[in-house]
Amino acid sequence: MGYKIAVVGATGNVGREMLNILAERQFPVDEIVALASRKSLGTEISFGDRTLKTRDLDTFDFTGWDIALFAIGSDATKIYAPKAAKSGCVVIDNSSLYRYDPDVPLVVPEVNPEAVLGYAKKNIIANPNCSTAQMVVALKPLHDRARIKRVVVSTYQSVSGSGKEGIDELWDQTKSIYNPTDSKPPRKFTKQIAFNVIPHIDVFLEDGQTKEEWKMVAETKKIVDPSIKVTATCVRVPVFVGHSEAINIEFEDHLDEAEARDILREAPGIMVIDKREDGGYVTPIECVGDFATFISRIRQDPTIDNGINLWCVSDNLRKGAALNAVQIAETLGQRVLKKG
Ligand code: 2RA
Repeated sequence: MGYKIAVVGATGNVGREMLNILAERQFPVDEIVALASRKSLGTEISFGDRTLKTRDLDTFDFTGWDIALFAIGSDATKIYAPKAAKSGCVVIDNSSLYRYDPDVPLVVPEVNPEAVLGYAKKNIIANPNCSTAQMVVALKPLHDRARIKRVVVSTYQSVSGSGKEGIDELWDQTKSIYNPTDSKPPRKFTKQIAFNVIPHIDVFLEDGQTKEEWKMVAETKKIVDPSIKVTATCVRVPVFVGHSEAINIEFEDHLDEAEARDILREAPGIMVIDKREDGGYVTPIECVGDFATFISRIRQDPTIDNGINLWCVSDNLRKGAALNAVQIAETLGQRVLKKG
């Protein structure tokens, strides 16, 4: 016997990836439904070699469904997630709505799989922000060995993190650069994104950091260890898919680069590609469609006592969103629901 799974927001980038990944990983599905808003009703979406027609989220009854993977904005999640959860369906939510709620676990299965057991208070499990998910996969095994004191991270985040509008804006603006009569002013982003970088993701907070930067701090503390200090600068770059991060880590204990490389090689979810030669590292375009978080450029930071620098790249629509959600469903299945 398998699971009855609902994918909510099935026509979006993340919802489609959720369906692809459920099929690719042969998640034990007995029944699956693709839900969307009324305006996308009847849209056909692939699930492995099947085609699903989207059904109306607004009138859907979640009673009897095991797991709902939510990939819609926080405002709509606020309406539909409690409805699904109250009818006994476990919600795995990709929005930021529940991430900081103490009664909702925030889970990256390679890092804190045991946290899924806390799902029962609200029948909801939160999926972290994309930039946090890939970073904590890299931090956790190093923290277990040498205890991380502080992390300084700069991100290079692709436009797909901001949804379809962001992808369209980079595409249209790039084409318009070659055709000046067809100029495409910024709409989704605050400045031109084609052939440019923008040091601003999500809204500004009072202290000058952006919400995206704050999320990396708060979520790392909740998932890995509240004692870890994190400071982040999040930057949007003209890349379609794949977030990159330059991460500087300061440890309590000494950790040399060779041992860090060995630890990361053995760690779940990580692929180390780190040759000190031209091209001996991973760039975002190479990680698209992959499940792994790729680590390159592992090296000592000689300016502090116990420091390591590394480069971390992952498919933000997969590990940063859909894959992590499906992995949470797998963990919930193995540890709690035990069907399939
Ligand atoms: C972004 N972090 O890249 C967001 C997506 N969740 O904009």
